[in-house]
Amino acid sequence: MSNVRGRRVEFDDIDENDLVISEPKTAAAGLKAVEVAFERGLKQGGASRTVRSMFRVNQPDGVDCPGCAWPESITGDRKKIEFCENGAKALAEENTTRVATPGWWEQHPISVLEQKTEYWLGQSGRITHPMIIREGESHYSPISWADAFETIAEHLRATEPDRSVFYTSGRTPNETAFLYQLFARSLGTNNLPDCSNMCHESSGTALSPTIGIGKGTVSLEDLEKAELIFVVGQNPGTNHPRMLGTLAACRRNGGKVVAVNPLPEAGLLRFKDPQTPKGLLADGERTSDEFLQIRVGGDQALFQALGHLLLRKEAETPGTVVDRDFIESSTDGFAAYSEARQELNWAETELATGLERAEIEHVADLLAKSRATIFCWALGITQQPHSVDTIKEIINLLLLQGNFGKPGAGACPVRGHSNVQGDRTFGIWEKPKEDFLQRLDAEFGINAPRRHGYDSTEAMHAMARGDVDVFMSLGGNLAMANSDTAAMEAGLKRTGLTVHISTKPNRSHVVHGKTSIILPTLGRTDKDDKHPGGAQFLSVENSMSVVSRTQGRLEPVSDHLLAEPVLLARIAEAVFGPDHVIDWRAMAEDYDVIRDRISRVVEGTEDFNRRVRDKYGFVLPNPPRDTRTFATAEGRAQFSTRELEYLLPPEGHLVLQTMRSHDQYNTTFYGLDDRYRGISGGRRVILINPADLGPAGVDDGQLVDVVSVFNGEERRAEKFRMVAYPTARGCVAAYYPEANALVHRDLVARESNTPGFKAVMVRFEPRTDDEEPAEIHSLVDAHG
Ligand SMILES: Nc1nc2c(c(=O)[nH]1)N[C@H]1C(S)=C(S)[C@@H](COP(=O)(O)OP(=O)(O)OC[C@H]3O[C@@H](n4cnc5c(=O)[nH]c(N)nc54)[C@H](O)[C@@H]3O)O[C@H]1N2
Ligand SMILES: Nc1nc2c(c(=O)[nH]1)N[C@H]1C(S)=C(S)[C@@H](COP(=O)(O)OP(=O)(O)OC[C@H]3O[C@@H](n4cnc5c(=O)[nH]c(N)nc54)[C@H](O)[C@@H]3O)O[C@H]1N2
Ligand SMILES: [Mo]
Repeated sequence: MSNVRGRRVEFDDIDENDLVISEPKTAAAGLKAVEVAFERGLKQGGASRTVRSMFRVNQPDGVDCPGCAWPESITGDRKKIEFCENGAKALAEENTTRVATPGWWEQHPISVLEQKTEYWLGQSGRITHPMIIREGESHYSPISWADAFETIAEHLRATEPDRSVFYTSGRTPNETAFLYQLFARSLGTNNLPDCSNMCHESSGTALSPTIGIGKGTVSLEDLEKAELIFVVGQNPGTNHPRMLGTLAACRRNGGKVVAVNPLPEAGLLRFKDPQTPKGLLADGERTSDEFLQIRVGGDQALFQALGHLLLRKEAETPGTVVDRDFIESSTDGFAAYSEARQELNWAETELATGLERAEIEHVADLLAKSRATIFCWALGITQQPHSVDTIKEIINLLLLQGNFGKPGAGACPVRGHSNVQGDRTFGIWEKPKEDFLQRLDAEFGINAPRRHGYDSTEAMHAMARGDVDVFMSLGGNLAMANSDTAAMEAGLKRTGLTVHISTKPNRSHVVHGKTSIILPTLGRTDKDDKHPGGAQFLSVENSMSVVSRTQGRLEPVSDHLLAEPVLLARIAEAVFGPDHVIDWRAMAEDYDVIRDRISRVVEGTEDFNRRVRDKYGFVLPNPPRDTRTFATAEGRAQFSTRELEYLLPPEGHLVLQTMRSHDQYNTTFYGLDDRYRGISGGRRVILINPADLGPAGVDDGQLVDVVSVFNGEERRAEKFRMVAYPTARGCVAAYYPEANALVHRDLVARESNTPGFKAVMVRFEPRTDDEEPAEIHSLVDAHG
C-alpha cells in the first residue's frame, strides 16, 4: 500500500504468567527513566521520529505532551528537554510506525479480537483507513470517508437528539472540543459525557459552590514559593513525573511537603532529577518531609482533625493561626464550621485514618506555622462516595488560613489527561451554564437545548436500558474506562451505531454497536497541513489554566487520516446539509476561524488568535487567584460543614482501590512492568498488607478470584495473584482497568456521580487450579 508509511507487526501473545515480584523502589526517575524513554521510542518509531518529537515536546512552537496536564514554566526559560519518561512513552505510542491496515482487520475477526488483551490491541499500531462493521458481519472492512459520513448522518437523522451520546476523552484539543459540543447542541442534545466525569468531576463539584470556580487556583511558580504543600491521593512519580522537580524546588526554597497516601509511592519518597547530571548519579533528593500512610477513604477524617487542631491552636494563641480578616471579608459559614469542629472523637479519627493521633498533631503544627499552603490532590480522593465532602474539607482548611489570592497558596487539583481541563472550558459538559448557552446561541444562530444531558455513568445506564441509538466517541475507550465492565459492554452492543474517532485499536471497537464505524485520525504529533492556508495548529489548557499552542510535525503513517476538526465538520455537513446556518467548512479549513468564534463565546478568550500566538500562550482568568474574589451564588467563599464519613468494609472484606501502573496510560498499556512498585511481567495482582493475609484467608503469591459486594449484589474477577506489599492495613490495591469489572455501576461519588473506583469492598476466593506460581521475592519478610 503506497499511501501507508508503516509496517505491520505480529505482536506475540503475552504470557501473563511471567509475573515477577521484587522490592518496591524508594526513589523515582533517574538514569533508568531516560534509558526506558529512549528504548520505547526506538522500538515503536525508529530513531529519527523519536528524536524529532522528543525535543519538540512542550516547547513554545512545539507539541503539547499527550501525557499528563502538568504545566511548564511561562515565566522563565524552558529547559532543553521538557518531558519525562512517561511522556516519552506516550509519544512513542503515538509516533509508532506499526500499522493496523485493512488487511489487519480482515485477518482478525471480532471473534479473535474479543480474546485479545488491551495491550495486544494497542500494540498493533495506528489505524490507517476508515472501517465499518455491519450487523451480522464477522469483521471490519474499509469504507470511504464519504460513505462513512453519510451512514453516520442517516443514523443521527433517524433518531431523537437525546437518543445520541457524544463522549469525549481528555486528549481532545480546545478547538476540536468546541466544534464537537457545537455539533451536539446544534443537533439538540447536551449528552456530552467526558472522561472528566470519571476523573476530577468531584473536584469541580466541590470547588464551584465553595470558591466559585471549578479548577485549581495556583500557578507553577506558587508551588515553588509555598511554605507547605500537601500531596494527597496522587502518584506523581508515575502520573505527573515533572511535578517531582517542582516539589524538589519547593523544598530547596525551604518549603515542606507532606504526602498522604495508603501506598509509599517511590516518587513521594525520593527523586533523581534526570535533567541534571547530579540527579542521575546521586541517591536523589527527598520529595516529601512527612508521609501519612492513610487508610483508603480516611482523608475526610484527617482534614476534619486538622481543622479541629487549627481552631484549638487559634483559641490558645488568638490571631496567630486563623486569618480572621479574610474570613470576615470574604467567606460565609465560619461560625457553623468552627462549632462543628469544636469536639473531635479521636478514637474514630484513628480508626478512619489508620493514623496515630501524634502523627496528625505533628502535621497540624506544620500547617499552623505555614503562611502559604497548597493542597494538591488527584484521584485518591475523587473516586469515593464521600469525595465531594472530602474535597470541601480541603477548602475549609485553605479558607481558615486565607490561602487564596496570595503567592505560594491555593487549591491544586492535579488534572489527568493533557487537555481534560480545556475540554470543559471550551464547552464539553452535560450540564452547561445558561450564560455559555446564550452566547453560543447568539454567535451561531442556534437554539441550544437547556435540558441537562447524560454524564458517563448515566450514559452507561441509558445504553444498558436500550435508550441510545448512536454513541460517538471522540478518542477514549469507554468500554474499558468505565465501571461495571460487563454492563458497559452489553450497553455498547445494544446501541444501533457506535462511532469511534481513534488512533489505535481498542476494546471499545471490539464490543461495538450493531453497526460500528472507526474514523482514524491524526494524533497530536502528526502534521496537519492539508488546508488551503497550509499547516494548522491547535491549542490546549493545562492544569494551571494556561492556554497554549500545540502543533505536530511528523509525517502521518497514512494518507487516509483526517484531522479531527475536519472530520467533525464533514459529519456536520452530512447531517445538516450545505445550507446550514453554521459554516462548518470555513472552520475546518482555517482553525483561526474557530478561535475567532470561540473568543465571542468562551469567557476569558478575547483576542484568542493574537494571544495564543504569544510565546507561552495566555492565562485564563481565575478570580480567587487574581483578585481574591469568589463568584459563588453568595458572592463569597463558603465554609462547608459535613458529617464525617469513611469506608468501613463489611465483615470479612477489605477496601480495594484501583490505580495505574508505571507502564500504562489509562486503558493503553506501554508494557507489563510497574518498575517502582517492583512488579513486572503481569498486571493481575492484588497488593495486600502482609498482616492482612491471614485474616483474609490467603497466602502471599496465591492465585485467587476477587469478589466484590455492593447493595447485596456481587461481581467477580478471576485469577489475580496476591502480593504482600507495604500498603495501609485493611486496604488492597489492583490495577485499572482489570479491576473495573468489580465496580458496581451504582457505586458512585454523591453529587459528582464519579464511579467509586477507590472504594470497592472485596474478599478473595483461593483457586484450586494454580499450576504456575509466580516468582515471589517474599515481601512478608521484608515488610512484615
Ligand atoms: N503515565 C501516566 N500518566 C498519567 C496517566 C496514566 O495512566 N499514565 N493518567 C492520567 C490521568 S487521566 C489522570 S486522572 C492522572 C491520575 O493520576 P493519579 O491520581 O496519581 O492516579 P492513580 O494511579 O489512580 O493514583 C491514585 C493514587 O492515590 C492513592 N490513593 C488511593 N486511594 C486513596 C485514598 O483513599 N486516600 C489517599 N490519600 N490516597 C489514595 C493511590 O495509592 C495512588 O497513589 O494521571 C494522568 N497521567
Ligand atoms: N478502575 C478505574 N477506572 C478508571 C480510572 C481509575 O482510576 N480506576 N480512572 C478514570 C479516569 S481518571 C479517566 S480520565 C478515564 C480515561 O478514559 P478514556 O479517556 O476514555 O481512556 P483512554 O485510555 O485515555 O483512551 C485511550 C484511547 O484514546 C484513543 N486516542 C489516543 N490518542 C488519540 C488522539 O489523539 N485522538 C483520538 N481521537 N483518539 C486518540 C486511542 O484509540 C486509545 O485507545 O478512565 C477512568 N477509569
Ligand atoms: Mo483522568
